[in-house]
Amino acid sequence: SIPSESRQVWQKFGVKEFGGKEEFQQEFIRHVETTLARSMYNCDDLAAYQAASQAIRDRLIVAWNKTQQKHTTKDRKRVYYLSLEFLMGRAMDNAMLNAGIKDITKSGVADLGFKIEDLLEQEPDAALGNGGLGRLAACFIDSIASTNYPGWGYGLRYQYGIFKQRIVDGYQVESPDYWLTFSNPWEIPRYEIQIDIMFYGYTRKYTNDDGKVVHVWEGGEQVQAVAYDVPVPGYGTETTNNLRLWASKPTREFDFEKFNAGDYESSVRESQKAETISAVLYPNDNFYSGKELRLKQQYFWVAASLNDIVRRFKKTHRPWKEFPDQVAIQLNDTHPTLAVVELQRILIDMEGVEWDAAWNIVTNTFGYTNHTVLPEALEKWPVPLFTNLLPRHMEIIYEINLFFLQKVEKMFPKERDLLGRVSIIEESSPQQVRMAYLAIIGSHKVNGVAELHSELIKTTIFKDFVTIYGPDKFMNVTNGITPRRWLHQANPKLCDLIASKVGSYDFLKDLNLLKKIEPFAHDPKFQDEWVTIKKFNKARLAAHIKQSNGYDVNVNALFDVQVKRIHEYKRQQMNIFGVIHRYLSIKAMTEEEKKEATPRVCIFGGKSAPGYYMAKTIIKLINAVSEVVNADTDVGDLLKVFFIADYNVSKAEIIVPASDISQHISTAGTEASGTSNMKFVLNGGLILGTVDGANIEITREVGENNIFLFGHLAESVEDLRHKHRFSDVPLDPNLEKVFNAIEIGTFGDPNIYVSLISSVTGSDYYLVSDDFQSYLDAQKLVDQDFKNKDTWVSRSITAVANMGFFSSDRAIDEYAESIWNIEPIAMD
Ligand code: 8GP
Repeated sequence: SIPSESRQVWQKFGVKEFGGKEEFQQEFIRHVETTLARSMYNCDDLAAYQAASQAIRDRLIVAWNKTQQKHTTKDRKRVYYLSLEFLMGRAMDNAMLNAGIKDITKSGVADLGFKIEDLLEQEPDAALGNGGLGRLAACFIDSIASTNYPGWGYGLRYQYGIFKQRIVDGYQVESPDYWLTFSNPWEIPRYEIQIDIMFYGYTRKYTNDDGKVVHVWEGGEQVQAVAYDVPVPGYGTETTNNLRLWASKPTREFDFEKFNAGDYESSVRESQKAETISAVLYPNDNFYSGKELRLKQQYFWVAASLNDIVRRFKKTHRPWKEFPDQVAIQLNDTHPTLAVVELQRILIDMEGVEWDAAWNIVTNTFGYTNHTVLPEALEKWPVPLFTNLLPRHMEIIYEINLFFLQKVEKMFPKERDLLGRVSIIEESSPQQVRMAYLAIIGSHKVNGVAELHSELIKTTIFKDFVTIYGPDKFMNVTNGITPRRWLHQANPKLCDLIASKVGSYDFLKDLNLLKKIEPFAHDPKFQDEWVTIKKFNKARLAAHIKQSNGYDVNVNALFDVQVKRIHEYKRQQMNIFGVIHRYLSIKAMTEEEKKEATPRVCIFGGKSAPGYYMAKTIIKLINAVSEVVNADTDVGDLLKVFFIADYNVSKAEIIVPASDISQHISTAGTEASGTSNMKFVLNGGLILGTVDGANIEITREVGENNIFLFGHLAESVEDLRHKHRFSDVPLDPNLEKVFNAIEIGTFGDPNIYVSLISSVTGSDYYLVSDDFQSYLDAQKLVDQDFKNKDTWVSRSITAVANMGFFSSDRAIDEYAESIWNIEPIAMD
């Protein structure tokens, strides 16, 4: 419908891809001079970063527009990934790589007097997540775009991401992460997309002229959701998908009654409160805290996203029953479970669809991913709080529950207890809404994130639901990581070396091609190059440690790394107790023995939830040990201990490629999958780990000679805990020595560690004492094997060669095929 003369003008002047370096430079300078209103005389690294990213962003937007047009005309089913967290990290390097303009940009800015590395350093991390779950969402949207699937992410545009961590006197101190100080070039504000969202109010029903009972929800508080779009470029494809993040704003009409009464200021202040909804990310990992604001965030985001999705569907003028043929929605944990209820509400209250037909649409649309079996992480909302905030949703939940329980009663008429066990409403005081049960009942597929975990949810927390629905509803999709960020971006040198053997960089798209380096595992030249790159990466980390912690690090020592959220179940306490044991052993060594010992650098990093006392105590102990050990001249290079503050995605990109050993030592059955384990192995580090989560599948892929496993198996955990509760289990003797050292004040005031120690000497819920000897044995093996360069390096190469399975591209293909039923759309 556009006249051809106009069309020609549009096409003539449409923004094109960069033909070469000069076109990039032209755009760069234009942005310096106009967007930033600066010049060559006052363009610092920050301004240069901003101009370069604006130029790159312009290109992303062109590809983004093309992709969206294509997907709209193709009119095929899309997936929407609903996640309260997207832990994206920095965007610029990834955008250059995926758009294939890294070289152009690098030499383009070099001519203008800048180093690309310095510009990249200017970008703040987009840290809109806590840990594994949020980073998984980021890897997944990279893979959805890279494999050409039509899919969007939906999340919240927090003004404050995960807090920044400093270490003061050995303790964690939090400060706010205001990451939007300088405008964010990677987002496109969509001020025209505004959606009204309601909270509170009341419900009423009436019978309309057709004799139908109609439910209405009204009289509540309104806020507005505004969309911000973040382009997500695929690697080696033009496909550029969308991550839509919602920000809360006051509605246009603010409180006129107050205004008229002359209380102008307070009416403005009230309306400002709306903005707090999307202000801050809750900083808990694997822990649920039932705050009203969190439920508000959840509904705000879910309602805005569904409104958007439904609006897009309605434009196609299809009948409602075809909704699940056009739309798949994945619930990343239970955080977006309200979407199940909201879609049912839209269909029955607003669109006049009958209950059963609506429910059919709902259940065929949703899939639910569970990320944890830890009871303290499972969301349950108190019914009174819920009813107050979302009265109509509560009514619908009661209805969903009623129909579900009727069905269960019919199927199992004799099992009276079953109904109470599977009810969405827990009969506690006050009653609680069990969000995981609602998610299961409202979805057609439920998946865990690694094989062991997917089995565990079927036999423990969701056992009754397997009885009710049969086993087919429950499945496994083992997590993965994007090789673009976690190999190419983090470890460009290793990437080049691999490419020299594979013959291309195609392994970044088909990670199974890594197999081609396996024949070189014992090739001395290849080994040498491999070792040189590891050393280079260790030196890069050493430089960082020198800067942040003030110590010189011996890069020939074994780098032993544990970086992840601090949590008792992840057992950083066991690691630091092991370090103390090593320290005591070194102190007892003769000079001869010392010559035989393997020097180690033990590196810790990770944030504790601000209110998690035990995790904070663990951080304090690590720092206290670090201070004593690093200053002890008896020990010298044999042992150094560092806590790297403020662990985040960008730091992970430096730390991960530098490890010789990384620790993934959760109590068996507690870590659903883990994904950093995959990142470390992909970068040529070996794992010291328990038989837990994805460690098991990594072992299967890389071979059990190429991993150090230890500890009790998941099936014995219950019995061991039982023993601790009902009998006196003697403390591991080595651990006892460690505790004695702490208690006599070797690491400062022992009072600080009383509760940490008694968590082990008491019920030892995480089985630190039970696994300690086996942990030390495994560590001893590590020390020995590290001395033999050929075995060590060949193991490292072999392990990398067999990591193809852990690409998030594979995970996304599995979701697409078995849950979403969507197909890629080629961009030609
Ligand atoms: C994590 C699991 O703990 C981890 O094993 C898994 O690899 C990861 O999810 C991705 O599947 N869970 C969380 O990060 C989590 O529960 N985060 C809370 C903020 C909700």
